[in-house]
Amino acid sequence: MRTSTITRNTSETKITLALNLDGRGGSNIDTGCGFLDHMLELFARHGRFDLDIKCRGDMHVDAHHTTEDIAIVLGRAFSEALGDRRGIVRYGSMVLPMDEALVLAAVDISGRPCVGYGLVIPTEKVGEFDTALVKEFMMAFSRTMGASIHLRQLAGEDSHHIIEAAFKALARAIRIAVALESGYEDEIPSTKGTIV
Ligand SMILES: [Mn+2]
Repeated sequence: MRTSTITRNTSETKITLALNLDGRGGSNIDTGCGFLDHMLELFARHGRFDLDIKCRGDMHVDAHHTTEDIAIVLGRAFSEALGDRRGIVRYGSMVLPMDEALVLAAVDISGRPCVGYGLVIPTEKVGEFDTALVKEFMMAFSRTMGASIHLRQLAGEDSHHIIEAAFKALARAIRIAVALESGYEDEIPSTKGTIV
């Protein structure tokens, strides 16, 4: 089973997260931040992951620690669930429309963190959520997952649509990358013979 359950407690956030890579897209998300709940729920749905997250963070400050720390734990959960990366496709990409927004996500589960961030979100806030936190999320997630994540905004005017397209595109790209490649289940997909 490609699953992981992680608990991480700091003075800023207390997080419990359970991930199943081979799920059905079901989720139970309670981060304390409504917009983040919305993004993580659709990330699970469109990635066909099962994802449960419970976070109690210092939302009286803002959503910064909650967003960053959830990304840290989510990336770690992917890394653990993937183990030595044996048999996976490794690469995935998706160009995903959401109304007028069009976002490309490309992922390489390389063992190395890297973010190419090309979203230009026109407003500072979506509801109470600070849109600069999308980049913070991607950087933390890339770091603990050990993956290159590239996002390019090909079109878009509405901040909510742009961010939602990015999370959906990322989910679909990761779904492709973590899939087991038929006929290569015993191979670590690197000429180095190791990824982790
Ligand atoms: Mn929405």
